Amino acid sequence: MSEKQTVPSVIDLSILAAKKPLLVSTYTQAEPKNECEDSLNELERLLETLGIPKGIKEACPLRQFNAATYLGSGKVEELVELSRKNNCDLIVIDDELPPAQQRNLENLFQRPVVDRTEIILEVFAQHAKSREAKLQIEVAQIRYQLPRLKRLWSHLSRQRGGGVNQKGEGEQQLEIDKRLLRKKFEGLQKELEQVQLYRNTQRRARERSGIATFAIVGYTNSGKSTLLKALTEADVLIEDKLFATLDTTTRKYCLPNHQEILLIDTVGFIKKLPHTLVAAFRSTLQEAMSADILLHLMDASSPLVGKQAEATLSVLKELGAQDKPIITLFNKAELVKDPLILTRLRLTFPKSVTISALKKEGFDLLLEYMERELSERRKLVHLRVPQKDYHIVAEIERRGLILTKEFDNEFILIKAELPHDLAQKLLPYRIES
Ligand SMILES: Nc1nc2c(ncn2[C@@H]2O[C@H](COP(=O)(O)OP(=O)(O)OP(=O)(O)O)[C@@H](O)[C@H]2O)c(=O)[nH]1
Ligand SMILES: [Mg+2]
Repeated sequence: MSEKQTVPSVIDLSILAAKKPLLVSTYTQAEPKNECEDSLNELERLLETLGIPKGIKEACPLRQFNAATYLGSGKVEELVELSRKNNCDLIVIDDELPPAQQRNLENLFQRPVVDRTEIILEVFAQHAKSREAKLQIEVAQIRYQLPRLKRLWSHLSRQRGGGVNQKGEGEQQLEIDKRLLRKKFEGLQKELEQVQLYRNTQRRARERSGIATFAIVGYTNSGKSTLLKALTEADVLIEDKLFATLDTTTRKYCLPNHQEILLIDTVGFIKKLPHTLVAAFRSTLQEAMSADILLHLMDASSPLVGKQAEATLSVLKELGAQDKPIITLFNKAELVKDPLILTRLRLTFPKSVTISALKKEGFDLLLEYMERELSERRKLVHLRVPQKDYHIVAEIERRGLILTKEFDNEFILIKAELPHDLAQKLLPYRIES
C-alpha cells in the first residue's frame, strides 16, 4: 500500500453522512452517572472528528445485562421511540458490541447501529498517514469485520430491498467475501511483518547506541506532540483532535547538563481502547515502551483527568510497561482555575511536575527531574583512560554524563555518571576515587 492511498472505511459511508445520531452509554449501580455522561461527551468528540454532528445523548442505568440486545427490552423500546420521535438516523453505542447484539439492535431500531470500537477504528483509519499505520489499522479493521460480515450484507440487502432469492445469493457471496478478506488479511500481515522487521532493526541500532530514551505517553489530546515540539522544534502534527498522532517520532534533545537523550512521541490512549487496535499497534507502542523512562502527560484541565490517567496506566500495563520509571506531567496547567485540583493530583502522583507545553512553562523543573531520574539510574565512576583511546571518551560523552575531566600526562582522568552496562564494560579503566 502506498503512503498516498487511504484506508477503506469499516463503516458504510451512509453512516458517516448521519445528521442526527443517538448516543447511548450505560452505567451500573456501582458507577456514578456523571462518569457515563463524560464518556458520552468523549464519544461525541470522536464523532465530531469524523464530521458527524451532535445529536442526542442518553445515559442509561444498566440493571440487568441482556445477552440478546445489550440493554433490557424495556429500555430498548424507550430508545427506539426516542430515536423515531427525534428522527435519529444513526445509533451509536458507547461500548464494543458482539456481532449478534449489534444485528438484533439494528432490527429493532431499523437504523444502523455502530459501536465505540467501530468509531475509534474509523478515526484511526482517517488519520493514518504512514504505510505502517495504514497497514496496522487495516489489520485491526479486518479482525473486527470478519465476524460481522453478515451484518454488512444485511445492510446491503436492505438497501436493495433484497428478496428470498437474493438472500441465497447473499449467503454464497458472504462465503466468498470471507475468503477474500482472510486472504487480504494474510497479505497485509506479511507486508506489516516486513515493515516491522525494518523498524526493529532501527530500534536495535538505537538501543545499541545506548543513548538514554524518554517516551512521552498519555491520553489522546493531552499535548504529547506539543511537548515534543516545544522541546525539540520537531515538525509534528498538533491538533485539537483525538488521535492526531498515529506514528512514532523520535528526536534528539540535549539536557541542560549537556547530556544527550532521545525523546519519543507516539500514539495516544483512550478509555476502552479496542483490543484489536492495541494488538495491531503493538509494535508502534512497543517502540515507545522500550524507552528507559516514561513521561506520562496528563491534561490537568480536563474534568476526566483521573479516569484518563487510569486508562493510560491500564494500557501501559497491558503492554508490560507498568514497572518503567515514570515522571508524571500535569499539562495545560494555565487552564486550571482551581489550584486544589493540582494539589490533589500531586498527592496521587508524587513524582510529578506541573507544566504548560503550549506556553513552555514549568520546563526548568521538568528538565531537572529528567536529569535526576537519569542520574539515579547511573553509577558514579572515576576512570583513567589513555589519551590514545579517544573512542572510549567519545562513548562516555555520548552515553554518560562527564562531571570532571583532567589531563594527566598521556591519561585523561574522568569522573562520570554512566549507565550500569557501560560502567561494567569500563572496569579495566576504573580507579578508586
Ligand atoms: N491550553 C493549552 N493547550 C494545550 C497545551 N498543550 C497542548 N495543548 C493543545 O491541546 C491540543 C492537543 O495537542 P497535541 O499535542 O496534538 O496532543 P497529543 O497528546 O499529541 O494528541 P494525539 O496525538 O491526538 O493523541 C492542541 O490543540 C494543543 O494546542 C497546553 O499546555 N495548554
Ligand atoms: Mg500527538
